Amino acid sequence: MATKVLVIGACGQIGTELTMRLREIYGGEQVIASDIREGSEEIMASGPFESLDAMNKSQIEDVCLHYQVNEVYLMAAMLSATGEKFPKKAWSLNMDSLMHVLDLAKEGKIDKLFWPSSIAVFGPTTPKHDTPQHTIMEPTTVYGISKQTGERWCEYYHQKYGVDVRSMRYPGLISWKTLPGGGTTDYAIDIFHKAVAGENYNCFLSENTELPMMYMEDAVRATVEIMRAPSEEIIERSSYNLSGMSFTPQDIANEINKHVPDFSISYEPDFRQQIADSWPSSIDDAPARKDWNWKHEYGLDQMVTEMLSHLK
Ligand code: VAH
Repeated sequence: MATKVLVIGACGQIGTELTMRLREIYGGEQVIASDIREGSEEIMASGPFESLDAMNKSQIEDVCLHYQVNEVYLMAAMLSATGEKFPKKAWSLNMDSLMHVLDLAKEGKIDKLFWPSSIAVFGPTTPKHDTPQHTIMEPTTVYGISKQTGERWCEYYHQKYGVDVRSMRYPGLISWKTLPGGGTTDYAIDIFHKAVAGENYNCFLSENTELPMMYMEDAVRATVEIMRAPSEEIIERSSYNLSGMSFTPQDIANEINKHVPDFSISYEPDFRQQIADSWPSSIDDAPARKDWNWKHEYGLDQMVTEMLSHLK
């Protein structure tokens, strides 16, 4: 049967680029973009769009039945920093939306499901360097708690009901196509917009805050690859560690300075510093590399070159 995809949250930071990649692969008409509000011209012009509330199960079910959808990517979520301002909303959005699509899959209305987790599932008691796939997970943000709980539900629905749900723990993601949306790692996007505008960047994290990061191109490719892998290769049905690079605000500022000599950075840590301090500095993604042949392609220098060339 032809692959028919629904992307929920198609107009967000990951959803925007993921939707365009899926349309390149499967054809525009085969990939339905949906979100609470309309998206970029590119998204709206390149295939079907449905206005959809990720917290409304019957709306999701109606769209799946109408288009005969067989794969769903649930990309809608409230991220770490915003989640701390609206904890109950973050919990409802991040959990209700997942339970709806897991139940639709259990009911046989969806064949295959992708759901993003995050390195935010780790907390201050997690080993900070080369954080392993299986380790202590005591997240201290609502976002991290929702992602840890979601991972438990994904594994439960796979083991108990045979649901083919796949997931990965994204590091901080860096992209140029969409503006950042409430993430603690989004300083690494803001900094480029300031650099190309010829402005100084006042960073909300301290200069030595090392965090796991990834260029969006790598993240989108990983998402497509895990979904196209044979089911028997997907051993971890909670969520896979995924790693690209790790860097500090000072590291990325130094790399930008190679291209924009006048650019300067200052530091004024805010509430997001405490969130960042609770996360790992680097991630061991050996299981993803072994099970479904994952490998990252972008390092800091290539990413900075790409980001500046697209934003200039
Ligand atoms: C955030 N960008 O900052 C997200 C991500 C690892 C961080 O999940 O909340």
